[in-house]
Amino acid sequence: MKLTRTEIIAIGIPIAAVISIFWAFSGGIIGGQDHNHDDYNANLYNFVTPTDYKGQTRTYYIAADEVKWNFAPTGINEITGKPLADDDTAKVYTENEKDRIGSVYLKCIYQEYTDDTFSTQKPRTDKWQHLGILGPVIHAEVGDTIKVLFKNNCRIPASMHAHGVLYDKASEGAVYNDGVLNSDKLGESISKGGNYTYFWQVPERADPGPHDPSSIVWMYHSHVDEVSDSYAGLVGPIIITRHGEANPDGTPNGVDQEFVTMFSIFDESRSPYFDYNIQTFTQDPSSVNKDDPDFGESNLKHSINGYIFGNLPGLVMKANTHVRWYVVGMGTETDLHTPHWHGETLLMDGMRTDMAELLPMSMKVLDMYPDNVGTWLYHCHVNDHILAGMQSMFTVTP
Ligand SMILES: [Cu+2]
Repeated sequence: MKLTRTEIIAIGIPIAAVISIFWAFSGGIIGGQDHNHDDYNANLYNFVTPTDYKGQTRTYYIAADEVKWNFAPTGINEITGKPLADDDTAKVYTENEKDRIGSVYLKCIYQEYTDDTFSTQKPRTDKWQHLGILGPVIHAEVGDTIKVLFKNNCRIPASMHAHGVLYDKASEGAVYNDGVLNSDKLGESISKGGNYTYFWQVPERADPGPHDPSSIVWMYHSHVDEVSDSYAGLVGPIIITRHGEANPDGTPNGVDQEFVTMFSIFDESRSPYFDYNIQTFTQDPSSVNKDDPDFGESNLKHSINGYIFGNLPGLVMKANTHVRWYVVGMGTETDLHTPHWHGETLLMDGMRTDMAELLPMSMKVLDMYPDNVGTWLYHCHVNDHILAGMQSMFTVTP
């Protein structure tokens, strides 16, 4: 029988409708082979319903502090082994001169304290030394509440705005014209010396999705003047572990070590401390020409966690263990980064790779089972960024 086009459509529509209805009533499972789809539906469901999990409240004491940050504290281009002063390319970004700031800048960063007196800094353990300029990791499990007692010790107003977790206007930590009374969103901007307590819920919609590993990364950052706040250095990570897969401290069980690395070009000419840094750190502030493009380039710090030219410490792990890498981006249209690990391979989204792709505020998770002992390069693969020092190394011990 030969059907006309109209007849084919007329028959096809009811058949498609019947298949769709059957699909919907069967929960998307035909022949029981599609487990992922089931998880996926459960996850969408949980997006719109409150979680039943009764978690705990995890309390963090975090201050915004002014620090003199050195992007290259060893004074050496660790990738070539040459002193920075003898390296014509590295010198562009690190040399302190009459009209150059060098490698040390005043910045405002998040630091962790032991209690709400903010008198004693919580020491960073060896395994988190690599965080560098990043704020402390906030770990939580689905069902928990994150409570952050925040104090601003910086001269600029600051806040804490979190990605992914659930907050109301009081804990959004962002300034914009949303029609909400200022008295109902006091967390939007904390001035110098001020305190604020943020509450962030961790429902299932903040947890690892069906294709994610057992934990994922979200970022927090200041959002009073979002651009200059982040260039000041106010940024840090949150790691959320799936319900039932967390250790008591919120870290994912079965993962031996976690690393968080942020690829970002800190444009110091857009930091709120730019003029202060010129006045304080150049040898002759009056000789500085802010419009000189070479001066502009000298203030672009192509960093991994605030370190350039291989100065990032602490990326050390044992062979044949489960290592989880959280890689994130921050910045502007030049911040397209492609982290590349030498010597090992990783899994991302269930696919094998030794590369990741980052855009500003991208947040990716990769699992590594290092089997190749040695010290290996870990760098952004964008050529311009390689030359500007967005390089590091990691070490796999036996
Ligand atoms: Cu890059």
